[in-house]
Amino acid sequence: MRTPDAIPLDFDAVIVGAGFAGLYMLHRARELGMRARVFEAGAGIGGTWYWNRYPGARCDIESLEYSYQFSEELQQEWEWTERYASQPEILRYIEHVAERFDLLRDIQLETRVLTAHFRDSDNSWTVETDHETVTARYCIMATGCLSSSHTPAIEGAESFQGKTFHTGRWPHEGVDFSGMRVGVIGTGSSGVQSIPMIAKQADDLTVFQRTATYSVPAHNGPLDPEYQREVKTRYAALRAANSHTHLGFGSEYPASDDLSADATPEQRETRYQQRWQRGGLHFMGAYLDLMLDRDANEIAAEFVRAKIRAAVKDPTTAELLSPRQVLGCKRLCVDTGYYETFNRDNVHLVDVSSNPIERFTERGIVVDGNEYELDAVVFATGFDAMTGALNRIDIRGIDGLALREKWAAGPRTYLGLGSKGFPNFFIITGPGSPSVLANMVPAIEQHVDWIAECLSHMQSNQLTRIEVDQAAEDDWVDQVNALADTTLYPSCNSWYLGANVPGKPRVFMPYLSYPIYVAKCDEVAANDYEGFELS
Ligand code: NA7
Repeated sequence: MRTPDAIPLDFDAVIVGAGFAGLYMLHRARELGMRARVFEAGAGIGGTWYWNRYPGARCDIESLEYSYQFSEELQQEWEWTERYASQPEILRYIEHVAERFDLLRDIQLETRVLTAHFRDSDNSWTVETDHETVTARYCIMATGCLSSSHTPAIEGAESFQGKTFHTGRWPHEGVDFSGMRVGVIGTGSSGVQSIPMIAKQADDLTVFQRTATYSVPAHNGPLDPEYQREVKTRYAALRAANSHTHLGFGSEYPASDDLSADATPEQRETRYQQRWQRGGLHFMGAYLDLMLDRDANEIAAEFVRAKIRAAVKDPTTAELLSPRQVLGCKRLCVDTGYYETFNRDNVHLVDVSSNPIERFTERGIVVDGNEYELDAVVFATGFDAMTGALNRIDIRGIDGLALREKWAAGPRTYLGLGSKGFPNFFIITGPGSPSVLANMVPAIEQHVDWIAECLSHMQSNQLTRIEVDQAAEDDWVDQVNALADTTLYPSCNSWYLGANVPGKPRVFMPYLSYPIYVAKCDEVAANDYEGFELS
């Protein structure tokens, strides 16, 4: 794409981040003939799968579905080995994609974007990294939803003489916990996956739990080669069926469309048993009203609590491990032997719900006046989700408007793709799009394809500026919130709401329905990019 104005820009597009989103965006930009450059802070590609190397890290969506579909050859040739792919396997896959499509030559590693400022005079972006400053027509953020790690501020942390780790920034050389007394803070997905692994290696493991977690067994194992072969004979149809599901995955084991209230207790028990046996996030598809009706949700929650009581021998520990919040309100975890790990003699559970961690000392952690002596502490404390990575960069639009100031009371976008006052600026799976409440890889592809079509439209019509319309943005923000308010999602302190980060505004960020969202994006494009001003 050649810019029609006289001032030469360094690039047509700067893409920030080299995870699933950045790689596919680069591929599509190249197909449009654009000069594009990807800046990536990490020393390797892969985004969240580059950083999250903690023991047990694995995807909670099945391998055959958590993968690109843009290339039939790619999806035919790649062989997954497990039902749920581990972090190393997903990283190998991403590296394979980068090589196969010759992407690496336009990716600049170990380069952190510090600022991105819009220049009104020629509709361009000036992007400053820790190495250089470049200009581009478009600035495309592929910065990821779960990439800005969150470590809570705990008094005395700097005085602790042992080692500390964050699951989202795990050392590449790995960590050997043999012979150590280890503490893990946090029992979300990262804690649930790493705790059973660390327990097997460490001398002693203390888990500091603030909120007990609902987890469904993964029943992970080798992927049946015959099943994989069979899926590949109908891969396109599987992807198409998935695109019509509420979350963009799971058409092989579809969510039910009947109501818990219409079933007998015996029918419900049978249904939950079947879903428990199948394992994973499919559990939430047992009834249509699980996230809509508190009574329905409580019955399912009690089913999981009964499983916890059956798995954990000590009744006091089982009770502490039994969650009370709405099931699925915080992301459901998918585990391998999580609850059973608390039967081990070397594993202890410390409740920090009503007595928070007081402080670190040189030797360990103090809770309720008791000091727990530790050689290492693992923070499995999650992320400043969805907005954290964007807000870390000084992004300024028209008249120096800062994105983080505009979003001070919560993110405001149109379709999660763009924000008023920031022309020629796109966010891949931004807040206000299904993103984390869809299957991330197809959600990324849908966004990238939409952006690429939009850029192609601008190219063919000699347009150089696209900006979100204020009314469209206001209306979209209302719609995202109104939809969330019809559900039980806003009822707990989840990272979907930003409630895990002190001081972060409490706003529900993902859009809750993948197929409705995709239809809306298609309609916007078909109606000459309704809600955007193009010039
Ligand atoms: P999560 O799901 O945000 O979990 C973080 C955990 O850390 C959670 O149990 C928190 O308790 C706990 N936490 C955070 N701060 C503290 C303090 N100060 N004291 C004690 N406990 C604390 O992050 P994950 O990395 O596990 O998973 C993120 C997503 O990645 C996951 O949902 C998948 O989509 C992949 P809380 O619940 O806030 O009480």
